[in-house]
Amino acid sequence: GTCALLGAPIETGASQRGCIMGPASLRTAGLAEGLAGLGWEVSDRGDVSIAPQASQPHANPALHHLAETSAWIAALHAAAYDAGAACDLPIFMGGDHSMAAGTVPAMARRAQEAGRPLFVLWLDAHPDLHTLETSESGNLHGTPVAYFTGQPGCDAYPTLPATVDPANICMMGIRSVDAAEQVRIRELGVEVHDMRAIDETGVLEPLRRFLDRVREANGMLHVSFDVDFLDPAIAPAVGTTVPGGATFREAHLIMETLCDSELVSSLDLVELNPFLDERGKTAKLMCDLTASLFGRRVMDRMTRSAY
Ligand code: DIR
Ligand code: MN
Ligand code: MN
Ligand code: MN
Repeated sequence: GTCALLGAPIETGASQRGCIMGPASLRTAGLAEGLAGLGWEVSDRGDVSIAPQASQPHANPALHHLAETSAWIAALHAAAYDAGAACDLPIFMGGDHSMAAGTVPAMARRAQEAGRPLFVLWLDAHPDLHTLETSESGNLHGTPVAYFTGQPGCDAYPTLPATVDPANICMMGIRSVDAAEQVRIRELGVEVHDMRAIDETGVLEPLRRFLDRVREANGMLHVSFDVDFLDPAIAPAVGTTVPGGATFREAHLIMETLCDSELVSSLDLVELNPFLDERGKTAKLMCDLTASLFGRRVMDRMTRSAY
């Protein structure tokens, strides 16, 4: 198949600087070469950029970098849409997680045009379900899911051409939820497998049930992978580490199972902050996990697992 890489060096949505180097670090760690070695035809579309922005005030005084982040969302939406049209499976290299406010709506628009529903697998310590009104930290990387599901309170962002049905979202790895997000999860009925649930059931059972739903609906599937989904011991290069994250094998098993399903149509790799990395350790792990999603396996298997 064909794969396009698109760099989204945005860091204004995070609490600290460094995600601007994320795409460069993923390239240095050999993301493209790894996928080419698996037989994929990989093209690198370079990095998206924005023009300087005048600051934009908001009723929530905690918000910072609203104008820049809004401009990034608009620019990424357009570039992600084009990347999606140009290949089988685009990879959006972040950049902080506010970039998903550009990439996910672009994939939702593509799905809508194909007459198919978009499903989203959200791998993250956080549900990122704040509106611009409820964010306490003011860090806009905490807002993309509220925005792309069409929640009121995100009107300062670009107008949405297509929203994602909250019933089509599955979150795994969640272990840090603010009060307003807790309420919204319940109201919207978003499927959340927090770390306690993963401890109890493992990753495979809930993932297979979700993939069954995607297949039955003939859905497209976007995977949004926040580095802080992983345990900080194996993935230290993220500004918002939370203890008790997914293990090395839990994460690989998810990617291997996604590969077997053949359902994934786009991927975000977000929140990598190389300034906090240990000699590229986290960048390399993200590349290896991506390779698992794109078909790398230890043993030659006669048949794919049921998925
Ligand atoms: C927190 C943390 N809910 C916030 N969110 C993070 O800032 O709104 N998301 N770190 O990735
Ligand atoms: Mn996130
Ligand atoms: Mn997170
Ligand atoms: Mn984050």
